[in-house]
Amino acid sequence: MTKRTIAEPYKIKAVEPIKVTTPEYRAKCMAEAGYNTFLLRSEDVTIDLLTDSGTTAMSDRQWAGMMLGDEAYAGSRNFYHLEQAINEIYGFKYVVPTHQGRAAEHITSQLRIQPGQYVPMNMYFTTTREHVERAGGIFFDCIIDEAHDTSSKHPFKGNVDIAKLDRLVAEKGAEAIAYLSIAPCVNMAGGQPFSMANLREVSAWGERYGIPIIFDATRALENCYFIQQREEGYADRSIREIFKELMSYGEGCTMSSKKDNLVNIGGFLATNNDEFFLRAKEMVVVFEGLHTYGGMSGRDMEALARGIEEMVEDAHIASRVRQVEYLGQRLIDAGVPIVEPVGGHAVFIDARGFLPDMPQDHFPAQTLAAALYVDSGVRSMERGIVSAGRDPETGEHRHPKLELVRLTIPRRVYTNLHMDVVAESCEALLQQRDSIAGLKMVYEPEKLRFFQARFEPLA
Ligand code: PM9
Repeated sequence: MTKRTIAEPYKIKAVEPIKVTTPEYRAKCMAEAGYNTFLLRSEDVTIDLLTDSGTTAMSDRQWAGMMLGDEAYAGSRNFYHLEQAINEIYGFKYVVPTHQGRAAEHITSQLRIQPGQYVPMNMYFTTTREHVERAGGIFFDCIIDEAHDTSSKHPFKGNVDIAKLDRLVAEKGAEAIAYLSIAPCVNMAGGQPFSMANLREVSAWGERYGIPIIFDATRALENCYFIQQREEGYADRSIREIFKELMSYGEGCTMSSKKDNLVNIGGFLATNNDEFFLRAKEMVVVFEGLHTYGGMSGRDMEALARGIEEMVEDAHIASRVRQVEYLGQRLIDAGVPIVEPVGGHAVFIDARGFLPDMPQDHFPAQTLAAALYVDSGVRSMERGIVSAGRDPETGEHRHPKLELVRLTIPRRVYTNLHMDVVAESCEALLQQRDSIAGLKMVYEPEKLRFFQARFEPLA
C-alpha cells in the first residue's frame, strides 16, 4: 500500500497576508539587494524559504504562555519551567539560557578549547566553526565521505567516520582534541541524519580517549524521526524516547531554540558537567545577562519551555519532515537535481547539476537563488562557495564540493500548495537555465560573508 497522507496536526487560527509582486518589481529588489537574498526586505518575499530559524508559527498554548511571562530580573519562574523541560526531555542536569545558539557556541568554545586544539565535527557549520576558530581551535571534518557526494543515497549521511578520528589521534594525540562537536541532521550536508548505531560507536570511541561529545542539538528531532523510520529496532519507539536516548550519549549540548524548539528567539547550553556549568554561568553574565534569563525575556522562556514539550509529539515531527519530503519529491519528479535522500528541514538543489557549465568562482548557487526569487518571489539561501568563506591560512576561497541552494521549510507556516508553487518555479528555471549568467562579488565582509556580501551580474 502507498503511504497514507498525513494532514497537518493543527488548525490555522490567524493568518498573515502575503504581498503580490511582479517579476519586474522583484528584479529591481534583487539588484538593490546586491543579489544576496539575505538583503531583501521580507515584505517583498512571496514564500520565504530562507531559513527555518526563528520562523516557526507558535501554538495557541505558546502564545498563552507569553502572557504568563515573569519579567523579574532574577529567578523568573519561566526559567524554572524551562529548566524542568530541558531536564525531563533532554535529560541534562544544568541549563544556561542564551539569546540564541551562537551565544552558547561562543561560551562553549571559549571555555572548552585550548588554542591549537582540534574540534572534530561531522561537517562544519558556519557559526560553530567561526567560534571554534575564534577560540584558537582547529576544525576537523570527520563526516563520512558520502556526505560530500550529492549522488550518494546513503540513509545516514550525517554519520561520523571513526577511521578519520583514529587518524587524527594517531597524528596529533588524544590530548589535542578538545571535544567532539556532533550535529544531528547535518545542516550543511543537506539536513542528513546519523544513525543511533553510529552515535553509539562515536560515544564508545570518545570514552576510550576521555573525549566528550557536546552536541550541536539544533535539529535533533528531525534526526530522531529518520532513526524511527529507517533504523532497525526503532519503529515502535516514540520520538520522545529516541530523543532521550540520543541525548544520553552527550555530555551536553549547545542549542539554537529557533529551530526544533518551535520559538522565534532563544537558545541554551545544557550539560551534566559540574565544572563546565559553573564556569559557563560565570561567563553568561558577561556576554548575555543573568544566568536565569541569559538574553531572553521571561515570556520568551515560557514559550520555549512549551515549545520543547510540543516538539517531541510524534504527529508534529512526522508532518514537518513529510512536508519537506513532499517538496523534494515534486522536484525529483520535475528533474531538478537535489541532494538525496531529502533532508529533515530543507530541500537542497545541487547548483552544479543545475548549472553544469558555470565555474564555481561565478557563484552558481548564489546566482540560482537570485534567479528563483526573481521568477516567483521564493526566497532561498546559498550554501556553497560563498558560505564556505576563505581559508584563514591561505586567504583563498574555500571550494566546497557541495554547491547548494537551500529551500528551507519553516515549521507550521506553509501549506503544500505553497510547496507546489516553489516546485513549479524551479522547474521553469530549469527549462531556461542556459540564459542564467553568473555573478561577481563586489563587497565581501571579512567574517560570515554570506550574510552581507554584495554581487553584480557578470553578463
Ligand atoms: N542556523 C540557519 O538558517 C541561522 C542562520 S546561520 C546561516 O540554518 C546550526 C546547525 C545551525 C545554526 C543556525 C546555529 C546557530 C548553530 N548550529 O542562529 O545563533 O543551523 O540561533 O544558531 C541558521 P543561531
